[in-house]
Order: sequence, then C-alpha cells, then structure tokens
Amino acid sequence: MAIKEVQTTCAYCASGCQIGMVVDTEANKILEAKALDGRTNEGKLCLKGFYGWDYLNDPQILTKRIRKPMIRRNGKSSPLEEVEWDEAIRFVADNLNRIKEEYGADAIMGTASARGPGNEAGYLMQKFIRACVGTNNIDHCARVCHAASVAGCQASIGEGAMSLGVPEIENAEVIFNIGYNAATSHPIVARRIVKAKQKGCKIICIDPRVTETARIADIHLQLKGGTNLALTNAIAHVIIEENLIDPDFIELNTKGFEEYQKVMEKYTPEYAQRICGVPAEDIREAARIYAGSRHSVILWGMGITQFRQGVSVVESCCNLAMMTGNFGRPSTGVGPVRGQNNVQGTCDMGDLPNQYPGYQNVTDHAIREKFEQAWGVKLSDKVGIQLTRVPEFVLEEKDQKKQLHAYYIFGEDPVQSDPHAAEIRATLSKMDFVIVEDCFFSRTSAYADAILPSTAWGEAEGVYTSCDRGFQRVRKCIEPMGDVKTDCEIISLVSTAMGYPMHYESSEEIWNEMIDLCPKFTGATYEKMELYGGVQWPCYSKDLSDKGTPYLHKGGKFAHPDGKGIFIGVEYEEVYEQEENEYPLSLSTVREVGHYSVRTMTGNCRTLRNLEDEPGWVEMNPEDCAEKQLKEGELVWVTSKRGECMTRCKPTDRVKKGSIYMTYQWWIGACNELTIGQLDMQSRTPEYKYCACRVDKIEDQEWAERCVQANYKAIRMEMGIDISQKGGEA
Ligand SMILES: Nc1nc2c(c(=O)[nH]1)N[C@H]1C(S)=C(S)[C@@H](COP(=O)(O)OP(=O)(O)OC[C@H]3O[C@@H](n4cnc5c(=O)[nH]c(N)nc54)[C@H](O)[C@@H]3O)O[C@H]1N2
Ligand SMILES: Nc1nc2c(c(=O)[nH]1)N[C@H]1C(S)=C(S)[C@@H](COP(=O)(O)OP(=O)(O)OC[C@H]3O[C@@H](n4cnc5c(=O)[nH]c(N)nc54)[C@H](O)[C@@H]3O)O[C@H]1N2
Ligand code: SF4
Ligand SMILES: [Mo]
Repeated sequence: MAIKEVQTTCAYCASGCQIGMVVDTEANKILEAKALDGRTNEGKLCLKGFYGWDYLNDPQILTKRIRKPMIRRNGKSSPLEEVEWDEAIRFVADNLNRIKEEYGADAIMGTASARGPGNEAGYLMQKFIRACVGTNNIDHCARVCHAASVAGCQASIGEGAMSLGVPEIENAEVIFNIGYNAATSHPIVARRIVKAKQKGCKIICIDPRVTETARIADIHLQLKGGTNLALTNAIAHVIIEENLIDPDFIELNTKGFEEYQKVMEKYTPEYAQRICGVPAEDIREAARIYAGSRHSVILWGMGITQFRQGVSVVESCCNLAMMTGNFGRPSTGVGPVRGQNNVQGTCDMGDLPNQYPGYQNVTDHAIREKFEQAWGVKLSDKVGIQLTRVPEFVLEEKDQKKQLHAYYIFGEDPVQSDPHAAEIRATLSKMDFVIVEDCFFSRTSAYADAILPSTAWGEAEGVYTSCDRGFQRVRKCIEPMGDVKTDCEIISLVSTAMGYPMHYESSEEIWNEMIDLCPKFTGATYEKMELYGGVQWPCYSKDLSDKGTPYLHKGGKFAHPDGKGIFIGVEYEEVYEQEENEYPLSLSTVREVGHYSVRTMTGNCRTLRNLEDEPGWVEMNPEDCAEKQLKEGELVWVTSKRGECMTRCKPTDRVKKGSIYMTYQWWIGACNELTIGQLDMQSRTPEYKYCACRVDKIEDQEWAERCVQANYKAIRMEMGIDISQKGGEA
C-alpha cells in the first residue's frame, strides 16, 4: 500500500481548518483525516472535518455522484440521457446562444458556487457570464446568507468582510454575540469563544433561543424573534445617554453622528422592552458591558442577516463599534462570520451582480475599462439581477424581452435551499433552459435540461478564502471517479464553444490573471500561500515581506475614500408575516451540527448520517407540545400559507413558547416548503428566520412512519440509486 498525506483546507464551514488527508494512492482512497496546525484551527477539527470526506467514496445513501453529462435531447418532456462531453457542451452552448440571440444577454442568469470549486472557478464563472454571455446577471448563495453584511458594512465602514481574524477572538475582553450560533455553525470559532471566556472575557448573547453560547454568556438577551433593530438601537441609546461613547474616535474617524443620535432618541430601554420582551435593565447592563472595553468584538450571523432589516441591523452593529472606538486594533471590531468554506471567496471573485473581482464596481467607468482591456470585450454597465429575484423575473415579469429565460446553476441547490420551494419549482419548470453543474444529483437536478458533472472537493486544486479573509490552498487528494471534469475546465469549454475562447493550464494561471486585476489581492501569490500557509487580504505587494492584513481599519481609518466611517440610523420595522389565528406559531430555520446545507455531501458520509437522518425535527416549547398532546419523536405536520411538511417533534425549553425551530438540511422535513420569499429590499436576502406556521398532530403514527419510509425511498429512486442496496432507511 502506498500512502501519502496531502495538506488541504476543509470543505465545509468557513473556519478554514487545515486538514491532512491520508490517501492510499494505489486504491485511490482516503483513509483518514488528520488535524493540522493551521492559523485558525491550531491542530483541532470538528466532526465534519474528521468524517466529512466519505462522500468521495460515493456510498449512495441519499443521492449519488453524477458520472456522465446528461441532456434532454427533445425538450422538457424528454428524459435526461447520458451523452459524451462534446455533445453536452455543444447542446449547452447552442441553447445559450439561441436564447441570447432571441432575447438578449440579460435573459441569461448564472450562479457561482461557494463550495467545492474554489476561487479560480468562481473567477472564471463571472468572467464567462460577463465577457462571453455579456451580462452582469451573476450571483451566488451569499445573497441568501451574508449579502446584508456585505451591503451594510460597505455602507458603514467601507469593507464588507470580518475586520478581525479568528485567532484574535480569544483575546477579546467582551464578545457581543448576536444571531450567531458558533457551536453548531463554526465549531472551531466556538473554541475561540470558549477560550476567551476562560481568559475572563465577558459574553453578551442576543438570541431568542438558548444556544450553547447563551449557556456560557454573562448576559443572555432572549429577545422576541425579528426585533433585533429595536434592541440594538436601545443599546446605542443607553451608550449615548450614559455618555459611554468615545468622543475622540467619533470626531476623528466618523461622520453622521449628530443625525444618528436624533434617530436613537426614542429607543429608550423601556420602549425596546415592549417590542423585544427583554427587561430594560438587561439592555442597560449589556450596553455598559459592551461600551466598557476597547477590546469588544461583535460577532454575528444569520440571526440578523436573514431578516427584512438585515442591512440596517448590520449598520447598527457597526454604529455600536464606531461610537465606542472599537475598531483599528487587534481583538476588536466586527465579525460577520461567513458561512460556507468559500463564500467569502466567491464574493472576493466578483460573483455578484454589482461588482467585479476585488469589490470593484461594474458601474465605475475606469474599472470597467480595465476589465474590458484585460478580457478583450465590451462589458455591460448595467447592474445584474440578484438570485433571489429570479422567480420575479420568470413568473411575474410580463414582457418577454425582460424575462429571464436561461439559468446556469453552478454548485447550488435552490430547490432545497431557497425560500418558498413551491415558487422555485414553478420558476425552474417555466424557464426555457436550465443547466446544473454539480458533483451530486440534487433536488434541483430534476429541473435541468443539461447536467454537467464536476469534480468535488478533494479532486481538484485551488484556493478558498476563510471567513477572516484568509486565502489558503486546497489540493487534489485523489483521482476523480467517473467521466467528470473540473469546474474550471467545464466553464472554459462552454465559453469556448459559445465563441469566447478560454484556455488555462493550471489553477495558478487563473489565479495570476485574477490578482493582477485586483489591487487588494495582488500580493497574495501561490508562492506566499505555500510559504506562510495562507495570506489574509488586503495584500497589495508581491514583495515577500507583505504577508497580508490580520485586522482592518488600523488606527480608525475606514475603507471609504475619505477614511471616515458613516453612522446610519434606521427605525425598527416589524417582520413581514406575523402569527395569526390559523398560523399561531412563528417559525425560524437554523442548522444541524453534523449536516451541511443541502446535505448532498454530509448526507452521503456514513458516520455523519448515523448521527441524524430524515425527516429531521421541529423544536417546540414543552408547553406548546402539551397543548397539542405531542410527545418527543412523534411525527407531525408543519404548515404555513405556502406549504407543508412532515417532521418529528422535539420538545425543548431552549425555545420560547409560541416559536418553533427547524433545520433546513432535510429533504422530507423540508422547511423551505414553509418559508417566506419576501426580501430585505437593500440586500435582497430572504426572511428565512420568521414566518407564521401551525403544527398539527397526526393520529395514525404508523401511517406517518410508512409515509416517511415511502418518501425516502422515492427520493433515493429519483436520485438514481439502486434501492435494493441497504443504507438509506430513514
Ligand atoms: N430555511 C433556510 N434555508 C436556508 C438557510 C437558512 O438558514 N434557512 N440558509 C441559507 C444559506 S446561509 C445558504 S449559504 C444556502 C446554501 O445553499 P446551497 O448553496 O444550495 O447549498 P450547499 O450545500 O452549500 O451546496 C450547493 C451544491 O453545491 C454542490 N457542490 C459541492 N461541491 C461542488 C463542486 O466542487 N463543484 C460543483 N459544481 N458543485 C459542488 C453540492 O453538491 C450542492 O448541490 O442555504 C440557504 N437556505
Ligand atoms: N454544521 C453546519 N455548519 C454550518 C452550516 C450548516 O449547514 N451546518 N451552514 C454554514 C452556513 S451557509 C452559514 S451562513 C453559517 C450560519 O451560521 P449562523 O449564523 O450561526 O446561522 P443560524 O444557526 O442559521 O442562525 C444563528 C442564530 O440566529 C438565531 N436567531 C433566530 N432569529 C433571531 C432573531 O430574531 N434575532 C437574533 N439575534 N437571533 C436570531 C438562531 O436562534 C440561531 O441561534 O453556518 C455555516 N456552518
Ligand atoms: S470547524 Fe468548519 S472548517 Fe473546521 S473542521 Fe469543522 S466544518 Fe471543517
Ligand atoms: Mo450561508
């Protein structure tokens, strides 16, 4: 047996953990994963790092690897047939060219992937959409995730990423943790929070649920869901009223404080208490703790961004940090802790409808000219469509010329992960041409007119960006199985076939083209990543002495042209959909620790599947369960105005009476059948964290159990799995 160990970056969350994959090269199999001493993980991994690679063996538990390109030769009603690559690429290129000719380039939309493919493929995808297709209709799942953080931070402090690095968290004196559940989402970041606590850091946790962070917090503000802005405005009110501000910092480094103060006047803690249900004294206490240190760190996640006022709450967090002088030194500042392994990177690469790689605006004439010269084409100056607006441009837009007709879905599974699943299914069914480029059959692949099979993590080379702006290498560990190609190859082939040639010999060649166009990344060469283990952007110079930037806004200089941060004060508004008689409970949707997003990967890892499996759970307060006479483990119906699904009841006093929680990982207990499609109008992020629902008892539990079994079987058959094999029982 010939053994090698390959150093790479984990494929799941954006903690950026370094892993050593031990590979049997003769059998082309991974034997185990070892924890390596990376900058963020210091020789530790979570369960997904240790056990999350089994999908490379294609055990076909939930779904299976796609091993050959597939097309529907004779229109929507014809079956997907396996074909050779040449035919598939021709088919895709001809259809896209046809649609472009008939309706114009803006009728085509593409996504990039924040998962396996890495930054090089992200760069190529937006280049393909912009230079070859000729539109800025490119986006990715940051839209449903941290788009509000990017928009809010860019408006306030000029830069949309975490201002500090993960290691700095453990030296914070105060952690203000809002809408963020690190123990589940980023276990290796959670470790830093625990270490900070051990060093004497005070923790403020703002979450409607009792999370692990809430359990170790010095103060837990268990607010009513959807009321973040009333609460953060009240905290600002107290800091101003009790003169806990840093007047010198405000004077020197910011603008807009006067007007902002006026907006905050009415948000007394007593006023906020009536909205949020948090005692006024606790609000005062939290404000004093936060403002009492110059090493206060704000960490946030989906509990603030996935709301209609996501951007405003992000701005409000930046306001708190600015008014207390909590920027510009180590272990201070703001941390929108990015979710997926490469969602920071996919933003970095310009897979956004308004920005080229390196956060350069498509509407800026000089910037556009730079890219036009580099890519040798004329580029559109029109900001593209955000992916959460695709249903609107397919189902609601009446003018055929303004409709979207083709969707190139690269490494995303909107049928499972976008809100209001019925609407997404209707959208994809109505579209003229849908392309899915993925390594696995997914819920979305059933709607494809062409399927392009790609390599997965572990089968290709590239770079990921961790949540704290750290570029790190990912490496090929094994030879891919089946007739698949790397994502970079696939995009290049489609582009070339459509008449815009792309040829690259290596991922480094793509990387070098990208860094030369992006001043913030210019110094981050493969050589330096090799030498230093990684490089945190901005890194302006290729000189080896420029090792990048651990924390941003040094000395209070913000990333706006005049160096000033901007106070933006906004009034609180209620969520879109309130509880009512027929739907008396509020539903919020969160995550499983052992499973990851749409679960094509973790759902096909034997160890992780054994931890938790279909149809998932709905967490309910024991009082609500008692009212409906529901017991733990019983199957129930959960219903909203948009749909219904079956899942298991889990009584827990971690959630408040009147609110229920589900995780979006399940295909049978699919909570996106229920969620609402309404968006934050600035970032266009959906309000996944609040809608009105009902839970109903199912009298005949045996029938319900049979339903789950039959449903699971049907899903596995739809994914092409031979169900006579063992392994997929729910
Ligand atoms: N209800 C509810 N829904 C949510 C959320 C929520 O909180 N509540 N959260 C939202 C958030 S924050 C996010 S980021 C989204 C995530 O949603 P998605 O982006 O849809 O989910 P992922 O599981 O990250 O990956 C998507 C696809 O990428 C494929 N893939 C993985 N590696 C590769 C590769 O190397 N190449 C290619 N071509 N494909 C690959 C996977 O097989 C999978 O089909 O879900 C959102 N949905
Ligand atoms: N194991 C695992 N890890 C993951 C993922 C996964 O699917 N599985 N997904 C990754 C992705 S894509 C992302 S974006 C990150 C997300 O990671 P997080 O940001 O931690 O996301 P969530 O758990 O969805 O939501 C965070 C918290 O918001 C709280 N919340 C709900 N409503 C409100 C509210 O009104 N106010 C406040 N203050 N809080 C509220 C919830 O109770 C929850 O504890 O995780 C990443 N890591
Ligand atoms: S914390 Fe995140 S990056 Fe680290 S091993 Fe776990 S899933 Fe992978
Ligand atoms: Mo995310």
